[in-house]
Amino acid sequence: MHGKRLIIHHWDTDGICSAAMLYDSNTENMTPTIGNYFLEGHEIEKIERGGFEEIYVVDMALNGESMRALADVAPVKVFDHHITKKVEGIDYTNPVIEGESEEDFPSASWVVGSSVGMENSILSFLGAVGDWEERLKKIRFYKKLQDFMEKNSITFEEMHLMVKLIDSNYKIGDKEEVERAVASLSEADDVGKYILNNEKWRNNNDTIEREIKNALSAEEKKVDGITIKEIKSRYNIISAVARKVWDKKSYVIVSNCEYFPEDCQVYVRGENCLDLIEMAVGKGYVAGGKKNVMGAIVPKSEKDEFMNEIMDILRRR
Ligand SMILES: [Mn+2]
Repeated sequence: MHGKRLIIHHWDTDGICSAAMLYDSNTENMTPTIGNYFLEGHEIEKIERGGFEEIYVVDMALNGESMRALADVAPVKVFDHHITKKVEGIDYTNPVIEGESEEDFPSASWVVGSSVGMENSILSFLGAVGDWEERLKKIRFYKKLQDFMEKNSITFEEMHLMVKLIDSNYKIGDKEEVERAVASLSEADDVGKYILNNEKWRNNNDTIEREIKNALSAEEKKVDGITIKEIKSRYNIISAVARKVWDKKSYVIVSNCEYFPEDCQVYVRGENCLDLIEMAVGKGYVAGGKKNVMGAIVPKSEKDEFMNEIMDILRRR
């Protein structure tokens, strides 16, 4: 048996499923404050007092400062598929930063599943369905998923519904339930059934669907082919809204200034967001993402200027 272990994971389906495959009775797990891609001072202090002998960071590109603070507490291992800068002294299992294609490693769940020999578990696949949704059908990984679904008599629609049910917990802002989900999924005899029959998650999901519908009906602007949508929601639905608004050709920028008390969330979806992430990080914002996605947290008073800078970069394409 290993020493006492902490898993810090993303709050979405990919993060939860990845963590569930690494979870056991000598493990604790936590997600940061939902919406934060860093650890707050009180979270670090709690971790310091936890007596952990190892720390795993899963499906989460935490900022350098948080990673160094963790490395001061115990040896840190990262399982991820996001493009991040390595922090010295930390052990990375991330095929994508080693040059492998995201088409072969579409999710952290697949990275974890293949390193622990759980490629046949639904947990390995759910993260990929969560992170890619319909777009997964267009990459070569989909063949693997098809084989899995056929063998287990599951449809893509059912997998997609499972993702929505798991994600309903973070979207509704229930951090404790996000954290409990890791143990629940790790211990469930039939993971698929457990998810689909979860009454609480179903109710959450209904609430969220209504809220997303409201947000989508809010006014949207089109400037030089770029869609701009400014929503007002106390739920963390910005990425779901951006996905729905995106036409898969141009760019969409979504903002929500009602989720955090002091800051706005700004979210971009489009062909290539890497230079936008670089720009946001360069300005000192907490920001991150992947090739098609940028998420940033900016003070309310700087939101308009930040959105203008994004527009300037996109217009130069
Ligand atoms: Mn992921």
